[in-house]
Amino acid sequence: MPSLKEKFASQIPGIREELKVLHAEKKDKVISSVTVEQAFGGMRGVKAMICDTSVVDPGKGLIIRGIPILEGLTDKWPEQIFWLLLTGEMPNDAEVKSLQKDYADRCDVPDYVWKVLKAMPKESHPMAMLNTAILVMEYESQFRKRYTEGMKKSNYWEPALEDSLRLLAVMPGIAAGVYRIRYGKGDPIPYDKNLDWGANYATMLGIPDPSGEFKKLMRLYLPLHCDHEGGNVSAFTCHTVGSALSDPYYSVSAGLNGLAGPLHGLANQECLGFVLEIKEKFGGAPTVEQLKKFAWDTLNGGKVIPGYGHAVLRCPDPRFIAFLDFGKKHCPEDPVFKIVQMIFEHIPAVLIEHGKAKNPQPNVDAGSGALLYHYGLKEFPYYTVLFSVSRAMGMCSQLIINRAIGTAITRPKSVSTEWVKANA
Ligand code: CMX
Repeated sequence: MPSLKEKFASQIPGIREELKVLHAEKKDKVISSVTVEQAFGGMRGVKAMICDTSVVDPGKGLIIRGIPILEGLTDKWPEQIFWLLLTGEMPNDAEVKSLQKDYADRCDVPDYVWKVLKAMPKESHPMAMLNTAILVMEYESQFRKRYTEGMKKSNYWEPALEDSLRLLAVMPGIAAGVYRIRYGKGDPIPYDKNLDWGANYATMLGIPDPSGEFKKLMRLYLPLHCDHEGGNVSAFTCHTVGSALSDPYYSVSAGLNGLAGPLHGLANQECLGFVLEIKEKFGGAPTVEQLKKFAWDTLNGGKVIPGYGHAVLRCPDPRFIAFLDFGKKHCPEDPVFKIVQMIFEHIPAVLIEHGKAKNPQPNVDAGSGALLYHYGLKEFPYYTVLFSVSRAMGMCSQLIINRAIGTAITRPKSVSTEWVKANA
């Protein structure tokens, strides 16, 4: 039974050779140029880094290793997704089992993590708790240990993979433990070594699930959020910190600190807040006129409509469409879900009229919260933690690949405003 480590090790010589040839042939070709607007505007659209795990096509959305997310990936288990992200191939059953065993061998959450989490202020944000737990576990990093011992550069990927497997193995347990500690739900529930990674996470949260539909939702949620190419705030941060040879614990924690921003992953918490505010204000679903006025008031108040717009996408996010389809099938009459649908029908027109957002369509965060809420996960400050568990797969696979191909330390050149005045 081939392990993920053996599989990836067998691919490395080919990947390195291919890159050597590519560098030799194309190293002087120009792939992007930068305007002053882009330099001031978050480098939007500047092509200046490589990421092979996934691509975001403005008109089609997330494409993982050549496969569009809605074309055969939404029913895959997270084990299959992580294997695909890292190796570019869909694993067979034996390979999935081998990765499940890798996780089961590494899934025990150390006691010191629980002690630290329990010592944090009771009102701590769940993302601060998750990121603290990951950082505390840096103590175990094999990458740092082997680097200190003088490991060769060609071997960096190996402990990066080991740290990533350990991190991914404990991530559902820690994340579920954060939920239980933060919201007084009782002691953390241990990992069941006979269950898959996604079902384990759903079970360890301890949400009553008599119909099994919450597990189904989690199985959809985890593939949908796993990766979104390399330039988004969390992936880019993780990439940059990792490029300094900070180990995967430091790098993933750094990336997730970025995911905790309201313009990025925290938008899913904000989205549900937005929907519930509408429900509360109008005592249920508003009329179309009321909804539009509410949206205008939000925009005129200098706030964004959470869950709408995107830096790259220029279409309704297919991940949103997947959640919408799930809701239509499983909870079409849920009042919160109905408002989500209503927002989708009417808010893009408001954003178009407002005239600022380049993409007036929903992103991944616009619909997931309503579904989580429906199944009883009502503590919406927790939602970005769910996003993080999934996104850790993308971050870890990008890190391992970067260490295997010897990606250089990130160091773009900044210029001063004076320089722009004088030279642009
Ligand atoms: N509501 C109101 N205004 C919006 C908007 C929205 N949903 N989306 C964009 N705009 C505004 C921007 O704030 C910007 O205004 P200024 O010129 O005054 O600064 C203008 O439209 C142009 O922005 P853009 O080029 O269309 O979008 P950006 O690439 O700068 O930003 C994003 C992208 C996602 C941060 C932005 O659309 C936004 O703030 N959306 C709401 C928050 C959100 O849903 N974030 C989650 C994204 C998914 C993720 O990364 O996790």
